[in-house]
Amino acid sequence: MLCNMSEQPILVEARKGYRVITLNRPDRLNAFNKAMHVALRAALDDAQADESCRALMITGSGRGFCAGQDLSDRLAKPGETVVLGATQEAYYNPLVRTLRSLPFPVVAAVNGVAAGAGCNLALACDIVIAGQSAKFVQSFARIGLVPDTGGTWILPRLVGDARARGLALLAQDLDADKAASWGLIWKCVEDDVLMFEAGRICEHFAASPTQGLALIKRALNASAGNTLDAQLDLERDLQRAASLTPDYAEGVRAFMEKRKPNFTGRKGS
Ligand code: T3D
Repeated sequence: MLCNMSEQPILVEARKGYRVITLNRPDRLNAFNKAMHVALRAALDDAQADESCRALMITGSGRGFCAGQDLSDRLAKPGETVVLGATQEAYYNPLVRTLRSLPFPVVAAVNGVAAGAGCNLALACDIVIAGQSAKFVQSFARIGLVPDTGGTWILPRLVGDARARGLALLAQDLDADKAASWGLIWKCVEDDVLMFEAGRICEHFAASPTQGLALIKRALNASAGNTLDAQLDLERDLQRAASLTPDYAEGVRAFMEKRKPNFTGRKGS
């Protein structure tokens, strides 16, 4: 455990080959305040800097995953206006960019309600696995806001325009089962096996060819904005880069020798 004091807004646990980040403001359903943003940023930077870290899990403490922005920081006094935009620039937008570009997979283990920016934080992760009692809520329209943290970009890509509009404009709860059947998330599992299943996925990634997985992330991230021609060129370039990694050579060797590969991950190229 790198840090586990209960008053810390983020808990970080180092496991073999991966880290678990727990959003830790359970009384507020792990809503974001500045301290939590700053701590999360530092935890992501640390994970990126550590070559032995080959996957990341993000989850929430208590009964929620994350309820988005802490609204108690946003209550205007009579006659005052709270102007938004700066927090997106400083925290939410860099957070999404970082999650998408981290050189290893990020798994969201959604243990309870994921609302507002908390919902879109989960959806920005590479793999989203949710417990059956979790729900996904684009709650922004309930308080007169616009989905942020990448929501207006990722929702239509995951579930299509009709469902994206329904989710964003009606701001209704979507339960985890339905989220999985709509393709919003990877998988819904029984609550009591969520952490075990999410851990198994991270263990799998911790033994995978990490540099190859990072290149897959790059290809998928780019595809939404690329023509087929541009994407074919990118695949050629990324495949070349993948072929230069020791894990590719090991993967082919292990296949030919009919044994399990021993991938070294982020080390060497
Ligand atoms: O910079 C910017 O401000 C722009 C950024 C925008 C990004 C955003 O995320 S905007 C959207 C902000 N989030 C929300 O609007 C969601 C607000 N929360 C809810 O709608 C509900 O709490 C939930 C649907 C998430 C869960 O409902 P429920 O019934 O399970 O729980 P609850 O009773 O509402 O909440 C439990 C406690 O958490 C409660 O406190 P209490 O009464 O026990 O002392 C509640 O006030 C607190 N809480 C929940 N969400 C937030 C929160 N406190 C502050 N901020 C929250 N977002």
